[in-house]
Amino acid sequence: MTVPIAASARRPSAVEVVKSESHGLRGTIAEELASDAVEVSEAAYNLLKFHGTYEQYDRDTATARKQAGADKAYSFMLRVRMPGGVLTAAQYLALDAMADEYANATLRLTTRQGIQFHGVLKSDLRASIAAVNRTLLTTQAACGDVVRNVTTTPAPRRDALHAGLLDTARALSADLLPASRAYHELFLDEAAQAALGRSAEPEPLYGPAYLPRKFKIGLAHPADNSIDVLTNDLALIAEYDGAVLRGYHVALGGGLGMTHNRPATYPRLATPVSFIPPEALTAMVRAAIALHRDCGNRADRKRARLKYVIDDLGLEMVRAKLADYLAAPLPPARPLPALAVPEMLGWHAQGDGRFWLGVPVPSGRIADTGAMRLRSALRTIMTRFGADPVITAQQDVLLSNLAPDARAPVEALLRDHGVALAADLTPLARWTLACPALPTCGLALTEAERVRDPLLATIEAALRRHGLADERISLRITGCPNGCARSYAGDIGLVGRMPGFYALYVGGDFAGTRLSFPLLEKLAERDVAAALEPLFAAFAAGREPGEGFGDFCHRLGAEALRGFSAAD
Ligand code: SRM
Ligand code: SF4
Repeated sequence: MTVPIAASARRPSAVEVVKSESHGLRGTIAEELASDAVEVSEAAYNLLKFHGTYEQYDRDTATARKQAGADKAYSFMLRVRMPGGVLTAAQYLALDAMADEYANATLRLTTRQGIQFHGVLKSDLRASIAAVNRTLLTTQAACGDVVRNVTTTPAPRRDALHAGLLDTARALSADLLPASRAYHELFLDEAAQAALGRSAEPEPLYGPAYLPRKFKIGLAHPADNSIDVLTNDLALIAEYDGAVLRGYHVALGGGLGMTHNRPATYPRLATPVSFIPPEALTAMVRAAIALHRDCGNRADRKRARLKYVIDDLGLEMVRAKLADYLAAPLPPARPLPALAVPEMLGWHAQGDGRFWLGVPVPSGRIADTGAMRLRSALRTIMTRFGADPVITAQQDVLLSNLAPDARAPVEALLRDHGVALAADLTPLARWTLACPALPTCGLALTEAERVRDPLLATIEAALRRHGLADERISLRITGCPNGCARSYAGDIGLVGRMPGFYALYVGGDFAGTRLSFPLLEKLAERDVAAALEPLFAAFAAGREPGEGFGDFCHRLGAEALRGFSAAD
């Protein structure tokens, strides 16, 4: 789809002005953090994102508080950036302690292999960010119009391929941080650079206004696309020949966010633009970022992602521009290899005599809730067995580096704490994602994380009635169309429309190579399983050998699928 860039695209949006005038992301943050006001200004709110934090308010209590004449209950979400989701047991334990000291006693594993805290008070923001940095992790550039956490295959297999992917993800992440020292001055007590006065450090990569929008990079290899690489602005798929890295497929313009009833916004998977040798990677990544920086829409933030640049300019022009940035001809794209998504939960040999245990974490929320004391269990396992966690883009945790004789006690410990292990769950439960939505997300139109379990239970029951309980199907639930749980990239997507109602998407594939399509626009939460049931019946009766549910829906198309629902 080619949508011409409107003339207004030349008039920068308010956020562009804030960024350009922020003196390298400083703005008035220092003064505002020092003040007693509970709410920060809009400009500071936008700049704080670049430092890894969002001001939010408790949406559950907002109306009652307003009626009582009280301020909203403001607090901050803090996002920790960790390329490939890898951290040590000691780092995890320090973050776990922070959950009590500064946050709401939970840790939230994210769909980009990060960890978030919710409920951090403004008065604790500096101390909590400093505490993250003491663990040698950072919140810098975890959000904002810059390159975010770089995702890659989480499997802690001890071989050259996995070591290479992780090293590359880490190197890219470090190389692409903003040059500004604002973060260090504001949160880590680095002395302000007086010589700069009110100017800022040069940002050779990003420029003074940073990027028009967030920029996401994923690095996968064909046997593991659990990160849904094609949903990234820049998707890199490494091709290996045995242990030898041959190069990268480079695809541009993935991104899922859209706005209901605004067809000019849409989810999109990345388009292959080139296949490059390993040594060309850094220059290529920088060229893709420069393309977004220079050609992205700075007037309309709803159309500012790289995906719209790709569609607005067209592939030929995009390739020509990349060649200009590289000052070299751009090698042609090659057909993308088939992508697969392996099972990472349960026990797996790492290849070095040790094991990892993949533990399912519903909605990525590590908490002690009723009989399920997951947070306590993980803390004890990290302390007693030194398991180094890896966060997956499926919101789960892989406990790595466990000795063979730790297997039985670790499993017993989890069971004693009421934690369901992968073997206890249906495939659907193992592959369900839900975004945080209410009460913390300011953009949520309805619930996601808090309705995950009841929705899952009714859908599982419907699958059982058609002999499909063991079918590997992915379900993604989001509280709004932004797609944080990648709701358009799996077999079934439920996308919040308004309180209690979802749009139903089907027809994506399990491997993340095809987007789903909307089947029903406004479905009550209580009717979700009933709407899916005729599709499950048709799938059980009419699937082709080996065909997945998403593939079946794709083959039949929306009209035929709606016919099943109507005939029921
Ligand atoms: Fe997201 C905004 C949570 C992954 C697309 N996302 C938000 C905010 C910050 C809401 C806001 O802007 O006020 C949410 C905070 C909620 C809260 O209370 O914590 C939020 N996004 C999340 C997380 C925590 C969801 C999760 O279940 O884990 C993920 C954090 C990842 C991380 O560690 O960095 C998260 N967000 C994603 C993904 C998935 C991915 O990247 O693999 C997407 C879809 C891919 C994409 O980027 O298009 C995604 N988030 C968005 C968008 C839509 C952007 C767009 O192009 O339109 C927004 C809204 C925005 O940026 O204006 C958004
Ligand atoms: Fe919030 Fe929407 Fe993202 Fe869910 S999908 S976390 S509701 S922005």
